[in-house]
Amino acid sequence: MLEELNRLEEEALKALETAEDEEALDQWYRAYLGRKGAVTRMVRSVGTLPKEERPAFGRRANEVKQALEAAYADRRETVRRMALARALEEGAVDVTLPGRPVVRGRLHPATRTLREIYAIFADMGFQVYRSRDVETDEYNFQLLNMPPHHPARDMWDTFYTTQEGVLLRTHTSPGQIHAMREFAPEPVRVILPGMCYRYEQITARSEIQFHQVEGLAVGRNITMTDLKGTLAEFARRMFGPERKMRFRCSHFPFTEPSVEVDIDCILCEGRGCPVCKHTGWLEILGAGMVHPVVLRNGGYDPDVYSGFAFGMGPERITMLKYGIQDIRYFWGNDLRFLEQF
Ligand code: FA5
Repeated sequence: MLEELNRLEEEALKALETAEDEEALDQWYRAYLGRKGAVTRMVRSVGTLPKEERPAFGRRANEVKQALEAAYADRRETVRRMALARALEEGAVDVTLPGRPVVRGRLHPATRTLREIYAIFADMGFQVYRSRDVETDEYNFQLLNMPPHHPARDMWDTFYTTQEGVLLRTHTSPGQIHAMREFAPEPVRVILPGMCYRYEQITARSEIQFHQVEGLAVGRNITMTDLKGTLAEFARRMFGPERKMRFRCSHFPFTEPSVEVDIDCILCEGRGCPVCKHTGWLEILGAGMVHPVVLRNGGYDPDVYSGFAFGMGPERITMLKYGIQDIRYFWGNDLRFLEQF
C-alpha cells in the first residue's frame, strides 16, 4: 500500500510537469487531489489496512498530500508567468515602424469662404450676429417694407410651414430687424451669416438652399461713401487688389438707394466669356442705404440715424474664386468634389 502511494506521488508530479495552462491544471487537481481524486481515495482507504500499518500509512499519505498541494501551487505560478510572457511576446509592438496615416477631414468650401468673410469684416469692426432660419412673414417681408401682395415678393418665393405666416427665410435680411431691435438706439455694426431657402428652379447657379451673409451698419452720419468703401475693401481682400468693382443701380424695397455690386470676371479678366454671359462682369451682392421705414421698424429715428446694408452669397463667391461650374456640387455630398479643398 505504501509503495502504491509512492508511485502515485511520482506519477502525479510527472503529470503536473505537463500541465501548460489553467485548464490542464484544474484537470490535474481533480484527478489527484479533488474529492474523488486518486490521492484522496487512497487516504480514505486507510480503514482497510491492518491496524499496525495505519499510523505509518496515514503519516506518509499526509506528506504526499502536502507535497502535491505545494507542487500544484508552484506549477500554477509558473503557468501564470508563462502565459504572461507569451502574451507580452505576441503583443509586442515595434515602435520603430512608421505610424498608420490618419485621414484628415477638411472644411467644406462654403465654410472656408464664410470664415474668410468673417475675418475680413471683423477687421472692419463688424461682429457676427446669428438669427433664425425659420421666420415669420412679418420679419421676412412686412417689416422690410414688403406688405402682403407687394410685387417684390415674387422674387422670393419660399417654403411655408403648416403654421400660418411661418416660413423658411428667403434671405438673411430679416436678421437686420432682429439686430436693430436689440441694439437701438446704439450704433450697430454686424454681419449676419446663415442659410436661406427659396422655392425656385435648381440650376447651375441657383440652389433652393444656400448661404447668405448680410451686413448692417447703423449710426449717425453713415453715408453711401461708407458703404462703397466697406465693400471695396471687402472685394480687395477677398478677390485681390487687381479686381475692378462696379456699382449698378438696382432696387430692393428695404434699401433706398439700392445697388448691385459686380467685380470684373475672374475667368476672362473682363473680356467676356460664357460665365459672365459676355458682359465682363459678375454680380456678387446686393446693397443699399437702409430704407427709412426699415430703420423705424428697427427702432431708429430715420431723421437722426442712417445706415447701410448688403447681402451676398458665399457659394457664388466660392464659385468665382475656385472656378466651380455648378452650385449643385456644394450640397451633393460628393467626396470627389469636397476633397479638392
Ligand atoms: C437679397 O436676398 C437681398 N436680401 C440682398 C440685400 C441685402 C440687398 C441687404 C440690400 C440690402 P438677392 O435675391 O439678390 O438679394 O440675393 C443676394 C445674393 O444671394 C445673390 O447675389 C446671390 O449671391 C445669393 N443667391 C440668391 N439666390 C440664390 C440661389 N438660389 N442660390 C444661390 N445663391 C443665391
